[in-house]
Amino acid sequence: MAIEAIYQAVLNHDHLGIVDLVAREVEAGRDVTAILNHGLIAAMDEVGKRFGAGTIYIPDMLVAARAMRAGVEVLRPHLARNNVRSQGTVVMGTVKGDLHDIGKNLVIMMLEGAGFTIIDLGVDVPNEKFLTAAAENKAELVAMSALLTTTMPTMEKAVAFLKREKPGVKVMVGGAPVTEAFAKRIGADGYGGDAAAAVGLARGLIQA
Ligand code: B1M
Repeated sequence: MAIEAIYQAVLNHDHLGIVDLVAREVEAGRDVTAILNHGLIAAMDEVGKRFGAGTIYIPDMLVAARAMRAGVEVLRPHLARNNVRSQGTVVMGTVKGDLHDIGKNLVIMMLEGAGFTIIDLGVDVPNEKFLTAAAENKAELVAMSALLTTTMPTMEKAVAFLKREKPGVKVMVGGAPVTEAFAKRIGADGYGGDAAAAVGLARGLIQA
């Protein structure tokens, strides 16, 4: 019931009310993954469907995203446990031309929680920036997110560029339109279906 209220708060763009709703659920001992998946992420899926169907518009997506982020911020300390030794350094960003960052930020939170050091390059990241950041921070892994079918070719070029300029670096990719098959085809070392999967994948790739 309370998770339904969180879901509705995203749909109603209630970025103030959602803070209290999520905090109350956390205090009541509700599983934070359930709040995230069934409340916040499920609501953004519905927002996407409504946008796809033409019943809402970009400003509506933006304010729903603001509410989602407010809810995620309450969960942040519960997703991230910062008491572990660094598991390795990961450079992460959303590829050039793509401004979506909610999924990327969730992946970052989960990776931080699992003890990785993250260099967050933000959104609309040019290939060269991935390369420079990986070199400067001696990163073992570069992680890329793409949310648009139109930026999937950009991701392909970014992976090819990194593999050419820094052959030893591992690259993992993810984002709603990205698939395991696509990741394989473009020469990425791994594909994460969601933020939790990204953690196991990063661990495996860094230890390999
Ligand atoms: Co945009 N948008 N959007 N949007 N937006 C989508 C992606 C879309 C599917 C909506 C739709 O039409 N149904 C559609 C893409 C269609 C397509 O490409 N086929 C779309 C479009 C068309 C657009 C614009 C082009 C609209 C326009 O201008 N006409 C425009 C593009 C702007 C640009 O990027 N250049 C645009 C803009 C925006 C906003 C700015 C308004 C806003 C983004 C705000 C922000 O991110 N700060 C926005 C939003 C909010 C969405 C939807 C509704 C939600 C995205 C989201 O945050 N999902 C989205 C519809 C949808 O996805 N259902 C949509 C929740 C998030 C937790 O999921 O990001 O998938 P996701 O991340 C998951 C996994 O994918 C995975 O883990 C995360 C957690 O489990 N994951 C990884 C992600 N990255 C990973 C990396 C990994 C591993 C796992 O390893 C490296």
